[in-house]
Amino acid sequence: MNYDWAFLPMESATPLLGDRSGLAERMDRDGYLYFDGVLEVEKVVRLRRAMLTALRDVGWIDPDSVLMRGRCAVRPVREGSDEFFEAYDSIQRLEPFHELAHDETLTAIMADVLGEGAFPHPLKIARLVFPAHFEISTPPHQDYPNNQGTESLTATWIPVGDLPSEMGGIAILRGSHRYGVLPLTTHAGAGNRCAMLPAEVLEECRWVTTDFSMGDVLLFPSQTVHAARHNASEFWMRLSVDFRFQREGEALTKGCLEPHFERLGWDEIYDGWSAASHQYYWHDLDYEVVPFEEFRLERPIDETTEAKEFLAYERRLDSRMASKLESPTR
Ligand SMILES: O=C(O)CCC(=O)C(=O)O
Repeated sequence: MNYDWAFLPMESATPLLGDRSGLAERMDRDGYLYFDGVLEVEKVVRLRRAMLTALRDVGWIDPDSVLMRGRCAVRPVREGSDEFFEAYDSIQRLEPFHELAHDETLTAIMADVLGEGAFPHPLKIARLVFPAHFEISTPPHQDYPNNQGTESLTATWIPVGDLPSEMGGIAILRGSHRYGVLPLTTHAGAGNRCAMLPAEVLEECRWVTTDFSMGDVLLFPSQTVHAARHNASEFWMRLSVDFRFQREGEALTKGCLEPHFERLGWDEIYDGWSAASHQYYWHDLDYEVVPFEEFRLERPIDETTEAKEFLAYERRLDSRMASKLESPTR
């Protein structure tokens, strides 16, 4: 669901760059900062090329189409499945993926927002979002329950490709950072957790989004509710990355120091890199590692319901894929 269809435009915070108190006021008011066109586009293009090449090598991207358009060649794959990791492990090994988190413009913005000594977590996340895979579009959620540590943890979400609204960029529930940690339930989308939004929050806050372009950066703190719009395109993969930042001296949980999904070791990830300057950089930083707490889930689903939902999902996907093959040029 595209969250009731009603969206306001995101307001650009680019004119506030360098104005720390202006940025703090805006973040405090809205619970997000959207910077359009601040990163060097060439760097994002380089990352896109590397990601799409890795996806083409595992057969996800059509080898007979223009690589940089990202035309999907396979049935959608669920995050966390064996097929998913065939692609995702190679994305995790990409040097430009990890390097983008250390981009000078990005780290300067984060120093303005969080203060000097803000650093990106070693955990770096890429999202590989298939067209017409609506069941697992990232649901409304807050990052705090999945990350924990410090509440001032701040996410940077970066589109790795131009994302007109039909490609499923992120929407923010503006002002939702003021309502504390919300009750949680399960969801099949990224992170597997969905925030249950009280009527009061839905009454008082409005969803905002935009057409994202390469070079844009969206920032939001750990209690801001956000969600992905569906990738409603017929053929194109939506690629994006998430890097989470925090201040030195604050708490984090062990998972934030590990590669996403903890399948590869850092030595495997760093194998073949051209530069060592950002390898193991967190060993010299100051933070406190705190235990990860299991949050109680409202309405947890039992295994039978989960299996039934999975079968229904497979059937819907089968019929969607069949109708796509019947009208391949749409
Ligand atoms: O890009 C997405 O679909 C999900 C990003 C996000 O909200 C997250 O990783 O917390």
